[in-house]
Amino acid sequence: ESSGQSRGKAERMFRLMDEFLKNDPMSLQKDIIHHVEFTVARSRFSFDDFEAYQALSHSVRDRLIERWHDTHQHFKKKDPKRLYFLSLEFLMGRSLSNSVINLGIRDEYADALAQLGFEFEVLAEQEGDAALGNGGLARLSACQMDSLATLDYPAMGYGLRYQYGLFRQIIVDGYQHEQPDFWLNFGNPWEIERVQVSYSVKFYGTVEEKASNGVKYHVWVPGETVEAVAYDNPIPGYGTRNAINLRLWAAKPSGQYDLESYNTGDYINAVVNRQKAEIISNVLYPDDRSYQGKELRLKQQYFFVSASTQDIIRRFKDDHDNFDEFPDKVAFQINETQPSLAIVEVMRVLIDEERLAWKRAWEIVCKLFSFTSHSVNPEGLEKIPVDLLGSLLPRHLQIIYDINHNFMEELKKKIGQDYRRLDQMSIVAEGTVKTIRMANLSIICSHTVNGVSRLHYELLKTRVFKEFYDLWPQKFQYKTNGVTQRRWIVVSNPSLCSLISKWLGTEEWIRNVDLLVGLREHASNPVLQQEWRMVKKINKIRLAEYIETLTGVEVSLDAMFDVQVKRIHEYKRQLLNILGIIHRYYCIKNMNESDRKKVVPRVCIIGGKAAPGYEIAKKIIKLCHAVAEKVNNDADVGDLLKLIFIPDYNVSVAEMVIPGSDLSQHISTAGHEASGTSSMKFLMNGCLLLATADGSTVEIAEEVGSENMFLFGAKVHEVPQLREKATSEVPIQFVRVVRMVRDGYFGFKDYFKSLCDTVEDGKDFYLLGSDFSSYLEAQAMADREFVNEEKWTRMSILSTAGSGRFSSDRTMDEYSKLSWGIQPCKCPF
Ligand code: T68
Repeated sequence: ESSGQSRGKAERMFRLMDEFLKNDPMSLQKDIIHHVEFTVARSRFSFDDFEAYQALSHSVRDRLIERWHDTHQHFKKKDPKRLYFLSLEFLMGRSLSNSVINLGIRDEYADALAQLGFEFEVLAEQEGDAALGNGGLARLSACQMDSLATLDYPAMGYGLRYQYGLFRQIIVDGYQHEQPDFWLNFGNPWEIERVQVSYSVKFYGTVEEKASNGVKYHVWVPGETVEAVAYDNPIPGYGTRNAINLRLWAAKPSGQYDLESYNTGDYINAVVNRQKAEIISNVLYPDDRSYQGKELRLKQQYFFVSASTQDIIRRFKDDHDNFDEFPDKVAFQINETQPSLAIVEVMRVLIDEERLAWKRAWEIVCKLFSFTSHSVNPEGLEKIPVDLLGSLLPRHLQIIYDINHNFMEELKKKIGQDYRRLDQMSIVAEGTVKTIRMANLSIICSHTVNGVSRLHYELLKTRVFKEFYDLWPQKFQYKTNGVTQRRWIVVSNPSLCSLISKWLGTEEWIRNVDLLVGLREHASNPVLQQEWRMVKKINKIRLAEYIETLTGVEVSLDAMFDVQVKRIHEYKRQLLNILGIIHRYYCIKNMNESDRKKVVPRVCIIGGKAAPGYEIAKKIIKLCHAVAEKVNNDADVGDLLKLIFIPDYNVSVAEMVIPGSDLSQHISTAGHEASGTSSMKFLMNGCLLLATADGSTVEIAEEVGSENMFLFGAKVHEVPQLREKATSEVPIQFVRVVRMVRDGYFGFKDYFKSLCDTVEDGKDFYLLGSDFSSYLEAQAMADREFVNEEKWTRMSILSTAGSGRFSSDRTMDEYSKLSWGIQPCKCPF
C-alpha cells in the first residue's frame, strides 16, 4: 500500500467509527437495543433489568474500546517511557458508573435509558463487584490506575485474573462464614479476552550448563509449562481521551501436549491433567498482611510475573534492537513484595535468553525497579523457603544466590566483618528452614524504596529496614497514599459533587483536586451549611434504608452515624470500638431519665471481613453481633444506641456507607497502620475522623487542623514504654467492660474467653487498656460537637476542603517525577 492509500483507508475508518459511536440519546438508545438483541440475545420486546444492564455495559464497553485503541496507537507512535505497575491484587469494584462518568456521557445515557423506561441507577445496582484483592493495598492499586489514566501517563497495570475473587462473607447466628465469589458466572463485559496474546510460563525442571565459544550459559529445562492468556480491562481517564490498560492473566493448559500419556493411550487422563493448569489463577488468597510458604501462591506470583515480563520485553523489542535504551523506556513498579520475582525474571531473561553479560544485565536491572512497602511489621515480611523456590524455580534460585553473593562481597568492603549486620541484610536467611527474604531482594535491586505515609517512612528508616537505610539513605522516599475523588466523590456521592461544583463555580476540581480548598472561605456560610446538611441527610437516608433491608433494624436519622469499616484485625482495634460501645450501653443503663435525655443518639456501624483462618478476628465479629443483639433489643436504650454489623463489606458497599457517615474511626495502635486510605475517602465526603496518630492520619491532621478531628491515644514513641510497663494504669471502665464480656453478659462465655485474654493486663499488646480513657474522652468530645450543628457542619466542610492532598492524583504525580521518570502522553481528542 502506498502511504496515500493507507491514509485514505485510515480516514475511511475514522469516518466509519464516527458513525458508529454517537453519543446523542437517540443513538444511545439504538445502541443499547442493538446489544439487547445481538449481544445479550434477548428480544427487544422482553428483557429485564439485568439484561438491560448487560446491554448497557456492552454499549459503554464499545466506547471504552475505541478510546483504548486510540490511546494504544498514540503511545506506540510516541514511544514514551512507560510505567508497568505490577500488583497481585486490584480491587476494582463496579465499572459502569465510573466508566460513563469518566467518559463524560453519564447524563446522555441516563436520558437514553429514561426514554426506554429504565433508570440508570437501578441498572447500575445490577452489577457485581470485581473483588480481585483483599483490602487497602488492592484498592490503592485501583485508585492509582484511575489517576494514571486521568493524568495521561503512559502506564499499564498487570495482575492476575482470579476465577474467584475475595470470598463473600455471610453471617449465620453472628458467626462469619465464607462463600466463593462466582463473579464471572454471568459474564464480564468490562474485560476483553485476547486469546492471541498468550505466553508460556515454565515451572520446575532442571538447569543445564552449556558453553558456546567458550562462554558459559544456562538452559532451564522446565518440568511443566502453563499458558498465560491476557484479559484486558480498559481504564478510562476523566476529561481526557486516554484509556489505559489493566492486563490480567489467566492460566490455561499449554499447547505442549503430554505426548507420553497420549501415546500410551491414556487419553482421558491426559485431557484431565491438562485442565489442572487452570488452578493457578483459580482463587485469590484471602489472608491480607500475611504470607505463608505455599507452593500455589508462589506459582501465582511467578506466573503473573513471567507473563508480564515477557509481554513487556516483547513490546520493547518490537521497536528496539538492543537493550541499551531499556531503562529509558521502561519503569517497573513493584507493589509490595509479591511481584518481586520480576526482578529475578528480568535478570534471567537478560542473561540466559538475551545472553547479555551479567554485569551489563545487572546495570540495567538496577535502573528499572521501584518498590513500595505497605507493611510495618518486620515479622510479617515475606519469606519463601529455599527448598520450595529451588524446586519450582531452580534457575531463579541460582540467580538470587548470585545477586546475594555479589551484594555480600560489596557490603563486606564497606562495613567489614560485621556478621550480625551482614546476616540481617542477606537475602538468604539461615535457620531451621532456610528462606529467601523477598523484601531484602526488592530493596537491593530497586532504585527507590517507598513508604506509603511520612510516618511509615520514618518507621522503615528506623525499624523495618534500618540496616538498609543506613547503607543507602538516598534510596528511601515516601509518597503518601491517596484515593481517587472520581470514584469516592463523583461516582459515590453525586449530590455532594454537584454542591461542591456549585460553590466552587467549576467542575475543574474533579481533575484538579487542590481547588477543594476553595470551600474553606464558605465554611461558615449558613446557606452552604444548610445545603451541606441536606446532602448528608440524603446519604444517611440511603444508608438507613440499606441497613433496614439488611438487618431489619430501624435507625434514627437524627443519630450520629459512627462508622468503622475495614478488614478485621487486632491492630485495627475493632475490639476497642466494641468495648467503647459496651461502656456507652452500661452508662445509658445506669442513668436516670433526665440524664438519658442528654445522650447524643448513635448508630454505630461496623463492617469488614476476617481472614478465614484468623480466629481472634472472627471472635470480634461474633462479639459485635452478640452485643448488637442485646443493645438493639433493650427498651431502655431505644434510639440512643444501635449497633449494626454490615455484612460482606466491599467496594460498592463502601460507596454507599462512606457518604452517609458523620463520624468514622481509624483507631489502630500507633505504629501499626502503614497509611490507611479509607480515612481519606471519609474525609473527602465531609465525615469527621476519630483517630489515633498513626499512618496518614498524622498528615491529615496537618491539612485539616487537629481541631477539626478527634485525635486520641498513645503516640508511636510512647508505645514501647507502655508495653514494657508491668501493669499499666488500666481504667476501671475498661476492666468493667472486659469483665462483662468475660462473665457472659452477652452470652457465649467460653467462646469469648480467648478474646478477653488478648487484652488482659500485661498481655494487651495493642494497648486497648491504656488507650481506653483517651478514647472515651475523644468520643465524648464528638458527642459535644455533634449537638452544635453549626460547628459540626463547619468541621465537615473543612474536612472536604482539606482533603485535596489525599488524592491519588498527587500520589501518581509524585511517583512519576521522583521514581519512575515518566511524563504525560496525551491522546489528541
Ligand atoms: C495496606 N496493606 C496497609 N496489605 O495495611 C494500609 N499484604 O495501611 C495501607 O494504607 C494500604 O496497604 C495501602 O498502602 C495491605 O492491604 C495486604 O492486603 C496484603 C495482602 C497480601 C499480602 C500482604
